[in-house]
Amino acid sequence: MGKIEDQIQDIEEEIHKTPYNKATQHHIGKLKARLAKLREKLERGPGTGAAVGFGIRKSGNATIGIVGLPNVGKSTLINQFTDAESEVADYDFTTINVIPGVMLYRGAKFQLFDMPGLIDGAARGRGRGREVLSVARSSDLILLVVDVRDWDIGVLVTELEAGGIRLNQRKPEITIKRKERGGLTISSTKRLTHVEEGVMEGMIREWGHVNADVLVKEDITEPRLIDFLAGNVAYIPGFVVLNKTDLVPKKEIGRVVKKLRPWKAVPISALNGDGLDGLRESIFSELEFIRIYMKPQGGEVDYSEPLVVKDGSTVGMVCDAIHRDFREKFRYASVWGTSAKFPGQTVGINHVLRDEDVITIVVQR
Ligand SMILES: Nc1nc2c(ncn2[C@@H]2O[C@H](COP(=O)(O)OP(=O)(O)OP(=O)(O)O)[C@@H](O)[C@H]2O)c(=O)[nH]1
Ligand SMILES: [Mg+2]
Repeated sequence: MGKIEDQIQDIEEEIHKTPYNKATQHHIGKLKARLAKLREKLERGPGTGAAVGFGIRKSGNATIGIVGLPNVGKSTLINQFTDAESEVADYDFTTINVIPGVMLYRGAKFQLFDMPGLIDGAARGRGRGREVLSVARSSDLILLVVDVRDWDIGVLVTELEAGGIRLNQRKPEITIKRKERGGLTISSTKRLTHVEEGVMEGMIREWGHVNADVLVKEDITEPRLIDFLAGNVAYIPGFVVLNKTDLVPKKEIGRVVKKLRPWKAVPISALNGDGLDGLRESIFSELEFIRIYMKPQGGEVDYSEPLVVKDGSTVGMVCDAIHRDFREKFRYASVWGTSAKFPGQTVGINHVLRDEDVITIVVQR
């Protein structure tokens, strides 16, 4: 075994010279899987996974990673939004640590992380890139902050990808059920046009699944299959924040927003405060939170402090958010608002709630 680069080259050569047919598919799948593992080793090196180095702690309803090249205004933004006091200056790498700050909005508590600038080569460790990426990986939402005069997000997206982060992608729809014996079976609900079944089988085996039922529910591509098998990829929503819009004419802002499509881009000036309300709102809606107001039985609705839960949450999930044993003691709930057929409808534990519903939960005493 030589250096990783040499091993990669050997495998690439072997794939190249192996004739491709039904009989060799399986072998090629294996080789491709080995190649993917080696490339990952090379890209990321040791020490990924937990947020090493910065020792951050998550709190609140959601955590938001602020990612951008140096000097684009990340710290200015977090200082506007939160209680943090992150140093601001007109040169690169002013921020050299991860700085947490808390933002309260519509009853939700967001934890924002200011970070050192992300640069080309970050995934290989340049400019504390590995640490930045590991904090980004644990975020619920990523803001790609750019200077409106230099709005290319290419480097950011490339480094995030190399750090195992997929922005705005669905999780691969594939399941692997391990079993005691019986070998490997692969079935699919969609016609597979990107990966041959033999290649897929070789890859799956190389990742150690020998006895298992595999069900593929999308026309999966090879990179997505590898992401799934490697199992260390984070799927995170994200959008672009166009900063320093005070420095260009209005027309230019619109032009950049268009150029960035299909990425969603929110224009702001962190310096003078333009667009910050819109950005708060975008953060809230991107995370798909809803607010639920509690009404004690026979009492008044508490509008002062909503319970913030994920969109699609059921009455049962609200129970879980309130108290450990609420679900067990649950008898019924009454609901007012858009999810109710009529005001005060009696519902069960699986009823799905909507934004600004009012709920009374009745439990056994
Ligand atoms: N005109 C203008 N200047 C801004 C804006 N936001 C930030 N700046 C300036 O840009 C420079 C860099 O701002 P920072 O907030 O330190 O940028 P950063 O992205 O945190 O930089 P690093 O920590 O070095 O990566 C400072 O001089 C800020 O005053 C803005 O909206 N408009
Ligand atoms: Mg900074």
